[in-house]
Amino acid sequence: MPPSSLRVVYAFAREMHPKTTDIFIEYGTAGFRTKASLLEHVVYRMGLLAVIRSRCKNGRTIGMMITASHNLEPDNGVKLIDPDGEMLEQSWEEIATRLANVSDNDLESTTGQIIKEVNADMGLKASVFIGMDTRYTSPRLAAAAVHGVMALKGTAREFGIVTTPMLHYCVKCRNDNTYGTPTEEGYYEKIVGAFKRIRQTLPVYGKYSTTLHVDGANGVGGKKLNIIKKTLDGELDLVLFNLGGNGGKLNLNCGADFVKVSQKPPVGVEHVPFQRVASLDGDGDRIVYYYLDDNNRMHMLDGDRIATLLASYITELLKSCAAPSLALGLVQTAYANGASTNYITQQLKVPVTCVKTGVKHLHHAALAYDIGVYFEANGHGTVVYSNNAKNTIKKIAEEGEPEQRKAASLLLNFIDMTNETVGDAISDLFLVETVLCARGHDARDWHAAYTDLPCRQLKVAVQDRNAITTADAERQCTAPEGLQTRIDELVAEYKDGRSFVRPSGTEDVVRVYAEADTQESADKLAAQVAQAVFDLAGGVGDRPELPA
Ligand code: NG1
Ligand code: ZN
Repeated sequence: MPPSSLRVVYAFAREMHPKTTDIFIEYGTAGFRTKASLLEHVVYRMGLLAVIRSRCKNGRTIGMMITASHNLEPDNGVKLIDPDGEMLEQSWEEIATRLANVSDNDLESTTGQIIKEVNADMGLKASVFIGMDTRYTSPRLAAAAVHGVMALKGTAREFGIVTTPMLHYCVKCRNDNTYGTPTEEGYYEKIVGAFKRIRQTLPVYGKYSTTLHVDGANGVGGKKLNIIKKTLDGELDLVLFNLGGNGGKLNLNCGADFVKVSQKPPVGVEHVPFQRVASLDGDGDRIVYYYLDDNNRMHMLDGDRIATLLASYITELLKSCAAPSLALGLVQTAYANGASTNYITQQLKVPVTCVKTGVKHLHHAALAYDIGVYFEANGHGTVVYSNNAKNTIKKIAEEGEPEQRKAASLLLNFIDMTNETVGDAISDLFLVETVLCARGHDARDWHAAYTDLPCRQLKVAVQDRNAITTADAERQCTAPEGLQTRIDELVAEYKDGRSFVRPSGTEDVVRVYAEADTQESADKLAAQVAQAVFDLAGGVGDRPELPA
């Protein structure tokens, strides 16, 4: 592509997607995310970048997802998906940020510079898959994405409304056809098909009930489960609520993030004691379970619980397959409840790696194991299997003793049911339901594995959240000076106390996490640490209050 044809990059920008704000925007934990009204030019420019990225990857397909996940309705966002279905390579985040922030007048030259810098062969074909969540601002942004792709003569394929993990899956399949068919139907066939095959071999017994209530967060995940529900042939009775009708607002008082952070059940369902409920987030990549007891007390079955459930079941199957040489490990972040980490290392005897927040870090660390289970406490996670693991299990399924073959075949279906590209609420739901069914367990049995330490998350608004820097997988605060010492002093006053702070990558706040032996202590510790952040890191607005 001769440099003169970059003229159209400017023309599209000026005529259709001009930059109308000077607010600096950064490619964060999950791409760009802010008020939808500030994003059109950013999404257009990411369309350009996706084409350049595709050409850098020899014409392999790149994904673009328009979503703001668990954020409320007025927000939106965009993130790029790399050819293997994983998050955009980290070194490109700075390039994305640069391209998003230049003026329209400098867009053409900056695009040219980037093409040179990354050495993209603009003569190659380029392919970009575009998906969006259910926000009313998404179609307009998806159109801007298409224009970005067209401006650099790439081919855009629009998937319409899909969950984030479905798009990751389709990108992966398009670039590696051994993984599956790159369509929504292909996704259902693989994941739901594997679930149904397993169900035919596992009788429903014990305390397991095939009824599962699901909170769709008024987003895309619930809508897709509504399609899947009709094909389940009674293997699982999904009772779906918060599907987006009846004035329900996206993620408002519902959904995985609301449930996990507020530790409250979502609106929209009648609460029956011990009923198993799952909550998805707005774009269908997170899931947490919970139940209420007969005192209306909520018991959370979050990402840590899902990780331990899956890791223990896979370990069991590996034993039955007699494949002990395969190393299984678990990856968490500092938000993982301390009790879960103890349980994993001491009871399950599974090694744990702790990494920085953000799935890209977890995913990467999980790849170091033959079988890596990774979950953020908020319910975002999956399992990844190395080729060595897959080949070993396949071989046992074909050549092993009858009992080993049985376990290995089950495990192969379990692998097919897993969306290995990224955390996926729908895939995770089927994985969890499979383990509970196989064990004849209800939600209480699942919860009985260990007792969570009470915890609390708070947010503090500060002048510049990046004034907070961290080390040791975010467990230590390295700036501003004196803050870590203050946190250490506060933590020392509480039994089982632990607390850390970090700047959010998706909101303009500093997040505070605390846990301790009682809820009262966890609440108080969190509030004290929030005050320390406010005082030492330039808090704005009202000073955080201590609990009464
Ligand atoms: P930030 O805003 O950086 O804390 C949140 C979640 C992450 C991750 C991203 C992307 C927490 C504490 N943080 O990031 O784990 O899921 O959103 O959606 O849950
Ligand atoms: Zn999400």
